[in-house]
Amino acid sequence: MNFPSEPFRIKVVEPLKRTTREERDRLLREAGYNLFHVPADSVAIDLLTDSGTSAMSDSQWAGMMLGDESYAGSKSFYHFEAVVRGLFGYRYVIPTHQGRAAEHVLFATIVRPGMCVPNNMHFDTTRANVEHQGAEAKDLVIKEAYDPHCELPFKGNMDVARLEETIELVGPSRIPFALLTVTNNSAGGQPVSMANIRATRQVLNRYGIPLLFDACRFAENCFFIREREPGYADRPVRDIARELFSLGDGCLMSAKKDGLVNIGGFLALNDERWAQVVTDTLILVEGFPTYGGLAGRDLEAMARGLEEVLDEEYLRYRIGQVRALGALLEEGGVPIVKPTGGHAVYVNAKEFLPHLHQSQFPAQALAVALYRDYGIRTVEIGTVMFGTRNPATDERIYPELELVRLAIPRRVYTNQHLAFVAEALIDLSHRRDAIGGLVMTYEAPRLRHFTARFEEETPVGILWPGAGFAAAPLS
Ligand code: P70
Repeated sequence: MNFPSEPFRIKVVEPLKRTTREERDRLLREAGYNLFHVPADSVAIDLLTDSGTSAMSDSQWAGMMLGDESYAGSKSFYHFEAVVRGLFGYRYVIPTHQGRAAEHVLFATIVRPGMCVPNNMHFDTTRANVEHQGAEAKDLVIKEAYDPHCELPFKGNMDVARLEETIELVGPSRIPFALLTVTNNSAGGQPVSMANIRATRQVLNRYGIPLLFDACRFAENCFFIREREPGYADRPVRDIARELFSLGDGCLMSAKKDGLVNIGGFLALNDERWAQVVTDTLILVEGFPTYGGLAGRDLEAMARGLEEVLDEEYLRYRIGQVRALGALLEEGGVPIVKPTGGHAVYVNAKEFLPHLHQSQFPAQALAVALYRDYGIRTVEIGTVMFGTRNPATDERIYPELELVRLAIPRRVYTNQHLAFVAEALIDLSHRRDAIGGLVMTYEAPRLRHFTARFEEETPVGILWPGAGFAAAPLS
């Protein structure tokens, strides 16, 4: 499969610093083998996240200069509000500085201890923010999502039968709302179909439960609907998005993804009472409702980014670039989650490192090896991020999926960069037996992946066999 041609040209460039394998080995030791603690300028290709890492367009940068920095009633806010109302169709638009702030202001006002929030699959901060209120974050994605080999067009779908069972079991009064994460980040960036959203809505309607979207990657999800769902091939992605959001009562969005900005988020709601109480909390923790923790220029950039992300040339390139990386890896025998998702390729660490048990953090070990040998930074989505302990016995509970996510920032890396990433992983796979496990030496009580520290079970240090190759990471 070929990489698609980029529908833009490059006006500003940011030099990449080369590091040696010895330097990276030292940085890893200092970082406690946690890639969040490695300085970014010592990373050759940074695939840690697609969040807040997009390149803004000339129009967005021009918009930054037009940002109105008034405390109240900024014209940038009214522009942003009009764009969100137009695209999403919800009445009340509440800006926040990023996605988790939207989660926090909503959950702190609506979610109570003992409640349950069903979702196809919660991502890290969403789960933590639900649990922070003393509620249960319940993942109800279809079971195929847990099988990296199973190729379904909409592997992010909600298991509607289990949703209904859960409502019956928990009781609708203990379910403040249900969430649908589009696309599903935790299990491969997989989309949710319109038919599944409709079916979810129908079940929730029977019990009077509102439906909200975790909409970070809505444009990518809608592009997949257009590509894969019967009846949508000729529909503009913007219309598909309107239809999708019309099936819900509101959304939370980290605009750091499909908003194509470096910071920003929002809540959009139809319910006046919810909007009112959320706004009260917002003023306490984020700011006045016409800026919500952002500068006027950020609101302007977000308004423009939300329009740009629906450009179909852009989406074809975006989804095509990620897919082509997936295809190269697969051809090279690297085990990945199939089909390739929207914003990232996910490597199956259980298969890449079959000699390691999950207690040895195989996905983290693979991410560490990839950085040490090639200067490529990725993120673990496995035991470090989603492993838990049985509160009674303290026994570890392992997640089903043990993945390394190669998240692709939007409009940032060229196809040649990604070809290098594929080469590196394929090369590493030939030396997989030399990759040892890790021991966790520090963990925070929640969201431990951001601050955890590790040691190597068997220090390999600078004796790693790939030393020569990795000294010059960009070939
Ligand atoms: C990511 C980042 C953020 C996110 C999300 C969904 C579906 C809400 C949020 C919160 C987080 C991350 C993970 C690993 C490394 C770096 C960053 N996802 N819902 O990369 O949004 O970050 O703006 O508070 O994916 O997937 P925000």
